[in-house]
Amino acid sequence: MQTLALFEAPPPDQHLGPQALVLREFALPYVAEVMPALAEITAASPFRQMVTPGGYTMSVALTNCGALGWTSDRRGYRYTGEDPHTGKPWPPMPACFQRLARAAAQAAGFAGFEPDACLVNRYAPGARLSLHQDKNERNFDAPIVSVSLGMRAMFLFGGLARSDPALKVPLWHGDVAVWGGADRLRYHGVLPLKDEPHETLGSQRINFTFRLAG
Ligand code: MD3
Ligand code: FE
Repeated sequence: MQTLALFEAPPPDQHLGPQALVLREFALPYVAEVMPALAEITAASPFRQMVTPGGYTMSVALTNCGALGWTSDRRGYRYTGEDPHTGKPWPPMPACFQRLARAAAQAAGFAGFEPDACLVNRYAPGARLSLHQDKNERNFDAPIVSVSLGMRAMFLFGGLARSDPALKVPLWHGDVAVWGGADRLRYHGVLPLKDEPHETLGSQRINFTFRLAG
């Protein structure tokens, strides 16, 4: 049944730039461990919608784990050791998160990745992330590892200037993107999510973004 096999095969791994790679379904073997660990994190530091310096409430809800967490408010974007919502340290990064991030970085050619921050984004249908650069981290030498679970998203992969044309890249459940080096400061974003419920996670997309922030 050749047609069925073709239909079910994941798309191949995809180079988006010299040092930007999508590893299709790389995270699937980790999902059974990662989702219960995420439930523990959100019990301590719940998902919340943050306000940008410009005064907009983000459509994406977020939380963090690890030594540092990304936050936003009217005063700006930054990494903090405490969750501003609880006043306590962010939950520790689970060992299975660390193993996943390290293995994906290794597979993409970045050996020895030890992230100190994991931002967890939750997208409901309609949520989006406008074009931006990740530049609040202290060290741009380390890669960023991004894990997609749940509903499909259309990812925008731009250039080093906001006005550069952007490639549209679909990211499915289990896909992991790794980018560093020359591609580390590319503009990127996520188009508004369509409501195409995922068979196990339902009408949401969860994105884990692992970084060396401090
Ligand atoms: C960049 N999150 O939290 S990471 C962010 O899916 C953020 O929630 C998005 O941008 C999200 O700062 C996107 C995904 C990503 C995937 C592949 C890339 C970013 C990339 C490839 C090259 C450069
Ligand atoms: Fe980003």
